[in-house]
Amino acid sequence: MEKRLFITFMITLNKNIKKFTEELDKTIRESKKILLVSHINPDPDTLGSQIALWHVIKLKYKNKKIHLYNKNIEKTKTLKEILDAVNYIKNKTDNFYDLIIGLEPSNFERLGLKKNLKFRKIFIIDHHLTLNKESFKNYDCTIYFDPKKEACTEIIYDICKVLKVNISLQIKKAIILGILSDTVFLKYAKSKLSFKILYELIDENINLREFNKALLCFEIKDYKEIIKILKNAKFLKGRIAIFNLANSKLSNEKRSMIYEFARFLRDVILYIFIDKNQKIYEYHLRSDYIDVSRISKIFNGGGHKNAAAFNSPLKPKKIIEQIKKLIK
Ligand SMILES: [Mn+2]
Repeated sequence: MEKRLFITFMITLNKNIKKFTEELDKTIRESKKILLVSHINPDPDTLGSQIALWHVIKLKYKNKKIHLYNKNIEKTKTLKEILDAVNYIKNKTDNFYDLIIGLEPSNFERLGLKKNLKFRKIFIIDHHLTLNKESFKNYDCTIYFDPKKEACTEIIYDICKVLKVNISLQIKKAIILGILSDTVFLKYAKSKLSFKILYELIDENINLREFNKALLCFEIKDYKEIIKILKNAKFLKGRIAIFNLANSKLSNEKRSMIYEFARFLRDVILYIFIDKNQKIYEYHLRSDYIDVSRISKIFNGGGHKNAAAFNSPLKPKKIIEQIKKLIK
């Protein structure tokens, strides 16, 4: 490993989209090899941001080698209909990049990069309340952070505006996907800005039914698995609902649909969805009453006030005990 004893790195937290984009523009121009990274356990917003930015860079800059990376990516048929390039995302990288751009990772660890990966600069674009900028302190890092944005793709939209990039149909679709996914088809939308962007981007080439199908619909073959998950739900004090998906045969994509699909009981104050990826448990939290980002941050996870997630090797029993104490 390279020793970095004589170099002090700077984290720049930029809240001005124009300045940030100009800095990004300059850095992309200086870079030959670029890696775009979506966060571990990817959701459609991080993937949409990654694909949209990929198109932006391809449209605007010539002769760049751009790789798309996600640690846990799996082949997808459903999202492919909207995100044309999603299957270009690989779970492998080269050993060196001039520039890494991380899309809403919350912290460095959630980029899922291999330990020996070297790079000159890293740019982070995020809207998660759980952003931990300290986690990037060992790198030459520039961060753009705007927690008022309801989707990370809304920031990519702003970047397009500053760069004066012509927003192609593929970019449009990726941006819309992020907004519809993070607001659950506007069900939880709070900001007029989301509506404004949709108003501007939606045209006769955009079919919202396609997005609904990709984001929220299962298939007949999933029926039995869904029933099993619902049937085994547990309720603590009638206020906390626990759904265990750890042994479910549903694909990752479909399992994450359950987190919204099963959120239909108005007197539940906290939903805990337990999932498992190899030996690591994933805990996905949803609530209309509690700030779940504070819980997930304690466990080094990421997310928002009403929807957050974290990974842990600890068994559900222990985690649930701890969460119960936290929300007392
Ligand atoms: Mn997001």
